[in-house]
Amino acid sequence: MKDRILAKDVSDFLSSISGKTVAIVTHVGGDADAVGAAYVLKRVLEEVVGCTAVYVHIPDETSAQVKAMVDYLELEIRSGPIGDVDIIILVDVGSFEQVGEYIEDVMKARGKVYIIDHHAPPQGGYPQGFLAFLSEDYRALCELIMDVFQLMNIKLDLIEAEALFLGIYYDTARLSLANLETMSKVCELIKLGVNPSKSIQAVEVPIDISERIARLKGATRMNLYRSGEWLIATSQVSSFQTSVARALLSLGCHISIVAGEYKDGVAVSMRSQQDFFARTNINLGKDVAQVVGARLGGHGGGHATAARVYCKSTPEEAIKLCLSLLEGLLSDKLSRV
Ligand SMILES: [Mn+2]
Repeated sequence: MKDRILAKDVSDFLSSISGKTVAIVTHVGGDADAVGAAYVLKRVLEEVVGCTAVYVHIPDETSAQVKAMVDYLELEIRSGPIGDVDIIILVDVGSFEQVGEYIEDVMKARGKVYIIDHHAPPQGGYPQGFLAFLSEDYRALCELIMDVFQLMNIKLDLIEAEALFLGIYYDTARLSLANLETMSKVCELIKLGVNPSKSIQAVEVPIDISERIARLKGATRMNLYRSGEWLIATSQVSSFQTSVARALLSLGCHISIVAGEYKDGVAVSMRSQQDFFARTNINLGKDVAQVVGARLGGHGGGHATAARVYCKSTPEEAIKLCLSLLEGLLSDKLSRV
């Protein structure tokens, strides 16, 4: 178990909410890890703990893959306001702004909001009235959920095991970031009957033509910078920033920063290679995204090698600030390549 004390705290919390009504809220758009965790939490809270009702909310629009996973699990997603519930559980959120359209509902519910997460906490921590259970030791939130259920002596059925497998599979970049303990958890799920290729096929959807165009346009608009052995690529696209950031990384840069207008501000997605983080210890979530969000009137966060910012500026300003932070962190001037 990666963090037994935390897992025990979460299991004590879950066991204490029998008879309550609960809303589970994921981060904006959800992903396999958030949906997997929300699905098994809902099942366990309803069937084992004895909650009266458990609703799952995914803020804003979901990607085609998240939709496919929701359909595969036959998970009912509640749209519209959170309404009157006893407890709100935010899963996999990174920061409470990540609840998107539900931010007002969540702020109003102070005192009954709980966070179960594996992202770095926001700078300065969560405000009063929010109780966070989190550890960055877990590669996926679904891994923490497995430890919690082990302590609660919960036997998983096949579809719950599949949900957890998918969460772990995608949050570890298809297991490439899985360590020994993560892999042994995957083996446990396989022993429960999970057939990886079948589960993966069920949620893989072909890339949409507009996403393909965004990736290719992102590549043609790229600017490239160098600092010693490190290459940093930046670009701008009006949608699919995260997909473009991932695509640029696969072309060969060490860091990608992709910005574009989003709602009434700007969204910036960043990715870095594992070996960049291993050798520089520069954490995109904490050292770049949180700082850019705070300085440009928005919010940001994420993981060491994958982060996102939403801010009030132009895409150019946001990219410029990311680059100047990286210059400082690398203690080296960037040159255009
Ligand atoms: Mn996650």
